[in-house]
Amino acid sequence: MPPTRRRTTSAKPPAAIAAALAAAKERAATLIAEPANVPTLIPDVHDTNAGVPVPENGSDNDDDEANDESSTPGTTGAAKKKKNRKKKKKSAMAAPASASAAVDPASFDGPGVGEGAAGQTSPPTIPVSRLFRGLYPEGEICDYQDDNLWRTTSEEKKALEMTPFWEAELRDARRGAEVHRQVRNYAQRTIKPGMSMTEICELIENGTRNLVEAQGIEAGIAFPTGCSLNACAAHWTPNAGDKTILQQSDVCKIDFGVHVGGRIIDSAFTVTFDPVYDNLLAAVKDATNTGIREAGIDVRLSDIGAAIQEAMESYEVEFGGKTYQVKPIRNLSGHSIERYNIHAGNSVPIVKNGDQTKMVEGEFYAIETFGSTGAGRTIDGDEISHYMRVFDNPHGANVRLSRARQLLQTINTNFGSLAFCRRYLDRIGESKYLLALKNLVECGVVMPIPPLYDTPGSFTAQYEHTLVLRPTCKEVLTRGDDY
Ligand SMILES: [Co+2]
Repeated sequence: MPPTRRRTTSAKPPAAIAAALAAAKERAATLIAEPANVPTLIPDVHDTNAGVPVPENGSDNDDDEANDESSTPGTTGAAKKKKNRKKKKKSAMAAPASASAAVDPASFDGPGVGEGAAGQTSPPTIPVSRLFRGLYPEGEICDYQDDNLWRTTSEEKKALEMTPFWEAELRDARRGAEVHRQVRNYAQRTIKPGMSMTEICELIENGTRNLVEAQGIEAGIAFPTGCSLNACAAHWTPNAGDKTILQQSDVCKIDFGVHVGGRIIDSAFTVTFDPVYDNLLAAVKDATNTGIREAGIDVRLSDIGAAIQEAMESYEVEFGGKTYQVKPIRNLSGHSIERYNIHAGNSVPIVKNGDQTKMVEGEFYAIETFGSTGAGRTIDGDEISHYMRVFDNPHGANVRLSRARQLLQTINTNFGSLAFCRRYLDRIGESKYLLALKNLVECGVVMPIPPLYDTPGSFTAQYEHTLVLRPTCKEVLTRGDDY
């Protein structure tokens, strides 16, 4: 989920940050003090199925190693042209070519990761807390480079990662990431042309709620399920009554989020059914992996944007005899993430933009890139589904309308400062709320988040991962063997 325009006055007050951190610390202490609250949940399924991989025949997205050579035998009709593709050496941080390479198996404490996780049902219903003994799989581990290589072996930094604060950060983040992998694995195997966009969202949302054991704002869905189509790059999800059906020719961005204790996991991929889009997807996947590779402590945000732009623009795609250089959508970006705050302050550009801000230890980032055959810039659509309460304005002191105050209370209880959509209000029993919602927007308490469209007729694609700049290494939390 890319950031929406921020008000310049929205710098977070230290009080809000302090409160969030205090809550996280308290949570950490509880988790560390009571490890016994997890094992009681573990059913027999863990033992009976341990080590038995679930057969997988879907989700055969090419990885970018495979796409690196310009012609893929058997892909007929697909434009496979590529311009001056710069061959960069794949470092240790490069995208893994397979599940076995994705993460060192020795680092796993559970029976499996994401795709093929042992013991999961289809559709997914079993909470990941039951599939793992409270020790969730690590993401992809990348050593820092050059001036920060010392961190890899620093005893001080290793000790820091053993503190309750860091253990809780990683446990919550990995639990959410594993939910994301398992839910998206099912989504990738299930989403087909002819399904309604509502069905698609509901299968993802039901899976997420089940696997993360959604409860109030303690754990659950982190934001509306984006399933933006074609020229729409982001922030579209169906409202009630929407009749949109997924078409064979569509380019659909599935962007969904999971959170545990407000620790948000934000990851997205693109679904297509026509090989004509393969190179567009390859461009964006490469651009996102480039951003992930470049990210690190002390790295300037603009430099990451420049690397992403170079990767993205090195691809060409051909539709109907016309050739397009893939453009990054320059007004969209990745973003830093804090507990209960999806867009915490830093934006990670996908073009060179001059931002000299450096990434720092401990930050979580969503690295997301968007490629387009259109203008490479979006405008707001008017069919709004997404909303988010302003992070530091829970009380809405200036809200007078009683129905609006009531709705704000409902929002605070169910979503807090997490983004939500109209369908989420519908399902908790709210009705006739549009006027009150409009009032909350006018009072500056809730932000509408409009869908974002590039040029009519254009196609846009997205890939996104969440990573954390750990003291000793960079961990790509949401890495899977799919992307
Ligand atoms: Co995002």
